[in-house]
Amino acid sequence: MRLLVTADWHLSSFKNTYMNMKEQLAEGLRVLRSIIKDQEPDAIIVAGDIFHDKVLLYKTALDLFVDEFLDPLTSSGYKQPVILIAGNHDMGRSGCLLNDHIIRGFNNVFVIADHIGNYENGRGVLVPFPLANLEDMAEAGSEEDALYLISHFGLNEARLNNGLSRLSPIRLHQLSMYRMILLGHYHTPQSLTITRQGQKTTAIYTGSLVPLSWNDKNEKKRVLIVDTDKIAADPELAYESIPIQSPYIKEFKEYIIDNTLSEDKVYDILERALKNAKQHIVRVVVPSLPKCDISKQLDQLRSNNVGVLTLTQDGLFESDNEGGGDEIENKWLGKNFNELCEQYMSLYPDQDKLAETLEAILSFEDE
Ligand SMILES: [Mn+2]
Repeated sequence: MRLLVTADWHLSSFKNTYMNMKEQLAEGLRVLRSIIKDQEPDAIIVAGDIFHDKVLLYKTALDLFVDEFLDPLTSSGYKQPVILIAGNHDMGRSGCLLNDHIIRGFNNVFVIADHIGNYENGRGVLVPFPLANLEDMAEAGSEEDALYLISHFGLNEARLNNGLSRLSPIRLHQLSMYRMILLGHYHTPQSLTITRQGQKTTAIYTGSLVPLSWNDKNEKKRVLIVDTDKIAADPELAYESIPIQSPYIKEFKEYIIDNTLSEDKVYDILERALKNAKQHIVRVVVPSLPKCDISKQLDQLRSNNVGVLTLTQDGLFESDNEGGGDEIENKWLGKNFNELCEQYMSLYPDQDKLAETLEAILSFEDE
């Protein structure tokens, strides 16, 4: 059976000021429909966080889901199951947002919100966020036919989209009764494989549908096609990544200029940044000034709405332009923290402040 697996649409995340996020999300759904048309999967599984707000289901988000996905998909003749697994952002105060009667009204839509679902005669175990505890998932995976798990939670070994890891009580080896684990929650596309007693377990985060913030910078978004008949032979060969590509989807592109780069390289990067500023959201980070004079180029970038971030005396990045947006210094610092430590540690006079910033990043994330 061929499954299309996607996750983390966050359809009500309209707070982003860099672009028309609603149009961006709608385009992501249109691209997804064209992939479905090409691939003709036997089922579509959304592994959580279809919506974003935990309390309210914004009408706009529901309209997006229905008008740009469920309605046109159904009218195009797609009759296979669309399975929606609840993520943390789909849980409202009065229950799961996916239980909305309009969504329930589509008879090929199935919602997994308050039970553990079985799929393909027990080969697939589908677990919503509220039930994603280690004990129950391990028990369900120990059933004779269980082969793959699809759910929404953070694995201890995986990376958040700020590049850091967060402690999670669920470790990959504790779920090694499954051959494949397909997940939503972390927005960075990534996969991890372990081998225990000669058997592989591959865990994959499909990643979000479209870039939602600077946390998604320089990433290619995708959905997965999983051939469940190939999992037993080798889970790493059982899936394919299909890129979400469209000239109408804006990416967050970041370029770094510092004093280690050659003059040619510096001008080359600045040129690429300027070229991409027409289509994407671009910023240039300058932790240390290169040997050549780039003031003219930086001015040109600024006038093309590129954010230019420079390092200030007290060790924080400062932006003088819209293109960079807010909270940039924390996000930038977070994503590259390990590299930064090695490369630029000496530039931070206040080590306590650095530690404080890092704390803030760790407690900020809620994917
Ligand atoms: Mn989530």
